[in-house]
Amino acid sequence: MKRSITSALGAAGLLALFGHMALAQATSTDPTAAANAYVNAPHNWQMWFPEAGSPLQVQIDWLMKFVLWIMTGVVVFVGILLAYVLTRYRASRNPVPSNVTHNTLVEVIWIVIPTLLLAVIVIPSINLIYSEADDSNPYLTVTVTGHQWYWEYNYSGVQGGLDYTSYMIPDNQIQPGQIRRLSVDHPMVLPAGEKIKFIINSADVLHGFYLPSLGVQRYAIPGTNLTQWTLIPKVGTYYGQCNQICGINHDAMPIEIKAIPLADYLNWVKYAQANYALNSFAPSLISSPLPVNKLADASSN
Ligand SMILES: [Cu+2]
Repeated sequence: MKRSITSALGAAGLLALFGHMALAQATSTDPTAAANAYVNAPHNWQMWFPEAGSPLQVQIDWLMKFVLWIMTGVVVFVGILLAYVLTRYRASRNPVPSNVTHNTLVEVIWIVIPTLLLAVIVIPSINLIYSEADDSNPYLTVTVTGHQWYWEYNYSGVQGGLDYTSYMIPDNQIQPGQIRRLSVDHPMVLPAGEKIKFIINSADVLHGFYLPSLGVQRYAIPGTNLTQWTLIPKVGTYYGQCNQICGINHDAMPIEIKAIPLADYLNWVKYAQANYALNSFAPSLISSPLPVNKLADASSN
């Protein structure tokens, strides 16, 4: 009896001693909170790509603008030539048509210059294709499975396993700080600054795993695994959407990604396992968990 009172007092003392620490922790139980500092989301009247959030997207962004400049030059040049020919060689000014059919110099120029332009474009293009294909040595591999109409994320190599579903927050349940049609109940959480490999497939129909700010876009095809990788240097929240028409709620399966520091990520793994992971094995292609109430929520808006 005496012993139990002593230990109770000891426990109370410890509680008091660390009370302020517990309080500080209680205010930030969400291990992904760091990702709220920077939100990379689309905005009204947005032009161009979103701000690049991965090295691949930096490359894609650069190539797009590079080709666009070349294309603009070609269109302007050809447009001017066309306007000149239309006026200078119009029928009213040239009652007797010209008989010229060949000009060697002009013909060499119009072969050589376009060839050089194509060569200039093809070098960074092939470079980009090789960069996209290099998914070797990832820190983490996440298997992404498209379902009608939600995503399932399975983390490979996590002790105890980690597999969960991610549903869009219905319009009538949006909370302050969430983004309509983009925020989800359980985002994909990734360690910032680490190479991530995605294995993408589908449990039913074609979906599209599309993360415009992270340079990721792959079809999700039943029975087939496509791979893609990313690396997110900046801690923050990033968004994507299914971009392959997949049925009536195609617009209700956004992708929300929280990139957080590695230590936070390791905490989150335990948090997710305890709170919302489905089970410890990869059920994607074995069964298709369909929480009916969530599906009803997603369609009522
Ligand atoms: Cu889809």
